Amino acid sequence: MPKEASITRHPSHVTEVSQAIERALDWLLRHQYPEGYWWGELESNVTITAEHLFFTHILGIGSQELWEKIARYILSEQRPEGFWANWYGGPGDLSTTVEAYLALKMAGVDPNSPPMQKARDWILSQGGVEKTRVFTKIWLSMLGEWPWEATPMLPPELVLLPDWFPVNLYSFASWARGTILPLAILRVLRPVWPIPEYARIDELFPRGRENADFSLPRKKSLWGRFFYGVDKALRIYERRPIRSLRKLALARAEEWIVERQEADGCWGGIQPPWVYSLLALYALGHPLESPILQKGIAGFRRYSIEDERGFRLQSCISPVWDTGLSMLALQDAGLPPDHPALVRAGMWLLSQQIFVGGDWQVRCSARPGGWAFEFDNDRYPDTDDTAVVMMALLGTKLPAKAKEFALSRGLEWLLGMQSKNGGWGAFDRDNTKTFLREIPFADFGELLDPPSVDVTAHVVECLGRLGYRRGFKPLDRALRYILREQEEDGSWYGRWGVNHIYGTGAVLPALRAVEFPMDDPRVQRAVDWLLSCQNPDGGWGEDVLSYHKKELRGRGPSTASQTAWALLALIAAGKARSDAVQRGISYLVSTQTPDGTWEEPYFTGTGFPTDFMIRYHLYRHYFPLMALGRYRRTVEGGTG
Ligand code: R03
Repeated sequence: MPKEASITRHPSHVTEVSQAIERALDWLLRHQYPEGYWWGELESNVTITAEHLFFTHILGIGSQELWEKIARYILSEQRPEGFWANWYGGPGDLSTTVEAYLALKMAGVDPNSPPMQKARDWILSQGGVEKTRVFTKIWLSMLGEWPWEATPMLPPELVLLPDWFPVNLYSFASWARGTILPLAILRVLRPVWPIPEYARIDELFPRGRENADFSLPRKKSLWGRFFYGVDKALRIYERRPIRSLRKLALARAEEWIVERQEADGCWGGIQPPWVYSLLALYALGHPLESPILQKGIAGFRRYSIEDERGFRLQSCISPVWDTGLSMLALQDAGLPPDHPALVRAGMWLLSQQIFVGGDWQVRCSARPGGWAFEFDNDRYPDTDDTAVVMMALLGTKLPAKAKEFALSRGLEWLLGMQSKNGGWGAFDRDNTKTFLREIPFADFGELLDPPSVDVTAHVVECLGRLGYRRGFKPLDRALRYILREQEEDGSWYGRWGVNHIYGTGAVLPALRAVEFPMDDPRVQRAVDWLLSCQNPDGGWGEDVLSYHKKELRGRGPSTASQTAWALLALIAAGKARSDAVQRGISYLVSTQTPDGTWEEPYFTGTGFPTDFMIRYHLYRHYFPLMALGRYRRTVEGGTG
């Protein structure tokens, strides 16, 4: 290494960075699919796979071989304490553990084996079946292990309420709407597909099944008490429902569901509406042999993974998201816009743009033109994917006319999807009726899709790269929303990634992209916050529990993806040459594996804060590459 370090401060450092970039670049190019996309596993928790076993039991399509593989996978995920968690290193989750236990028992695992004994002891110590969430109780009801009556009312008549009514199907988030309607059908039909005697779970009721508490958990808020009263009233109505209205509601609900099956057989590209839609149709009398069921069942194949750990199902898949972010990383790493890998990926993305309508049209009159997360969920494009894909296309050489058309229709759709408060939700505009969170059904995940800072920041960054600057009204409104949402400590909350490092890591690059003055005190406060949570090893990390505990914001073992987000923010803020950034970059360089990628057991993606966490298997790769590439460009280009 040359000693005369007069041109750059750390010449050997820069060489090391370049070598790390080369290795990561090669790795990513090796992992591109021939069709042009990137697609990493979307890991979540064992409930998705346990429920798949229940589903195959109900339809009678399971096999001993499949169930053994499912049991192998579920057992491999059990923690030494006997429970199952919703993320790596996370606390035990009662509902997840009950579902895992039942699936294992159905698959024939010996209930007296140590894993089952430990699971049982832990479940009982947590209050047993009675304390599980609504979704778990609904599954148990279908399997004859819980009374349907002890689940919240969900009247299918909901489908009859018009769009202008204060509460209707479209008041709920896209994923909730597609889930609630089939569950409403199941709730009135109350089908039971009993499990074999050997698998029953009487032992999971701490005071015995006879003495179990079947009351609905109560919410203390005013709206909570109100909806509890509505539930009571609905129970009275349920004794003598208006027959013609019920018939009409069921027919319309069925129609609504049938219309929304996608080309690959899924609903919304996600497991909950998908399984419940198939089960509701089955309960309504659609035979197993019907095309709609056959297609729906076959579609799960592409969401399944089989390996030495057995069989598991993904709750959803991320090829579009992974492709857009991989391309951005490659561009940051210096691949020219006409590199064949980028062109192939860009052409594939062009083929994925959605020009058909969807539920989002109820609240938005823009012409279609967005992108979705998965391959074939054309009815539910989202603004986050659309923003990322458009940025990726911008840095790629593609046939000029096609590219211009794609970008202009994407932009038209994005602008149309802006919510009143200036932000963007993921799948809908103005999906903000917060009182709905108080219905008795709502004890897991989110029923709403209100604007979030991270998604809004991605859209702002996209607008910036398209050349928009302050003075452009939608952008000004978005900036005001983002700045309003800044926390006391200077950070931003991360809705779809863990957590304040994700939010802050999205905002600062967005501000930079629209030439927001980076010496603004609000930017400075964000920088200070990031600096205050750098770990001694030079990296950054944030525990999933930061969603519940303020003192854990920005705190946790260093991870590759979270370190990258912090670095992207600091580099955007003009701190590329700071000591903190150099140490962060060194952390990434020194933790890179010999084959050019990074290890990361932690879950840094968010489906629903703490209820449903995601480990995107490519996050640990493309985000570090992005950070290293942007660092090199900034330091070499002298703009940092
Ligand atoms: C990262 C940014 C791109 N982005 C899309 C992110 C998609 C996140 C995963 C979606 O998968 C889901 C899994 C789900 N489960 N349960 C529900 C659910 C929804 C989506 C669910 C929860 C409550 C209700 C209905 C469904 Br009510 C496992 C923006």
